[in-house]
Amino acid sequence: MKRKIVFATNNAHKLEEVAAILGEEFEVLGLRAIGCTADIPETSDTFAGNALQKAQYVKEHYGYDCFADDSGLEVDALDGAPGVYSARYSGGGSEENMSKLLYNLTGKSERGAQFRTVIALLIGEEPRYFEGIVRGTIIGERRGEGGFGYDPVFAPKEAGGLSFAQMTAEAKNAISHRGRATKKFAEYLLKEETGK
Ligand code: ITT
Repeated sequence: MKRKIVFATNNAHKLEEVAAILGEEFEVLGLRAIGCTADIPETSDTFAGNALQKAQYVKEHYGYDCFADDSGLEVDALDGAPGVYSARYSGGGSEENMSKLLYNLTGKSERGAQFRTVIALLIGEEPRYFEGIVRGTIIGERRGEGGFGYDPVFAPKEAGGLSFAQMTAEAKNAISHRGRATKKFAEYLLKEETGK
């Protein structure tokens, strides 16, 4: 029997990415699958704080073992912005967020940036945290059709100039912030839960 675990997200892309990394042993349920339509508060100014808030909400209201992540883009020349505000950076959607980012970097030669993910896992009382980072650069224009969010303007340093949006989902997962955090998390979960 597959072990059920809830991933407190509404983002179908993220659900697919994580389910692929966790593999056969686990059935990963998103918020929709457990009937949760609440807009779970994310009021912390850290990734870890927001991830824990989401996991705690599900555990308290639905009783499931749960994990949640919070991720964002941290741009060196903008002192780490948009950071925890990545989704809400412009007040619009991904297109507007990328436009605002490129505008704010106009004329700046420092293009370094990183995506960071923190996963909070709540199985027992004590939360556990897993972090993943991928470094890269913000390119001057959008490239590629894949992925989501800021993917068209982020070129990871391992990918020879391709943006995340130009990579296959597998290639992105192999080096991404979420992929790295999820691998650490999956190793822990598989060892603790299945003894592997
Ligand atoms: P949930 O809160 O429902 O999980 P979300 O889309 O808000 O979904 P995050 O909090 O993890 O996801 O990420 C915040 C934003 O950071 C997200 O909306 C994107 O704009 C950006 N982001 C995170 N991971 C990304 C990735 O792999 N590629 C591109 N942008 C990403």
